[in-house]
Amino acid sequence: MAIKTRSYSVEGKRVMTIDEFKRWLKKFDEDKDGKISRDELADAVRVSGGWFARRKSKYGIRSVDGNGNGFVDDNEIKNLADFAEKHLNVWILHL
Ligand SMILES: [Ca+2]
Ligand SMILES: [Ca+2]
Repeated sequence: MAIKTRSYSVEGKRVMTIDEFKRWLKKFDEDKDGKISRDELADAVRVSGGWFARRKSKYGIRSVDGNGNGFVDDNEIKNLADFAEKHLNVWILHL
């Protein structure tokens, strides 16, 4: 059974819930270990944020990775959502 995905945008930003955001991030999990590493996040920034995000991404990724282990952990998804709203042209619905 096909699941109809609703996709809409506001002011040119892709709107998604936090669950949709997590699913969207999975696309960037290249080694399929279930975690988004800094490198994978950098790719996400490059794909979604365009040229201007490149310089910010290093700093931003460090701020997302609060415990500095090189991965975005589940409890850091919030930080990533903030980061994404600023730099990745998405708008996270906090429900
Ligand atoms: Ca990964
Ligand atoms: Ca971390």
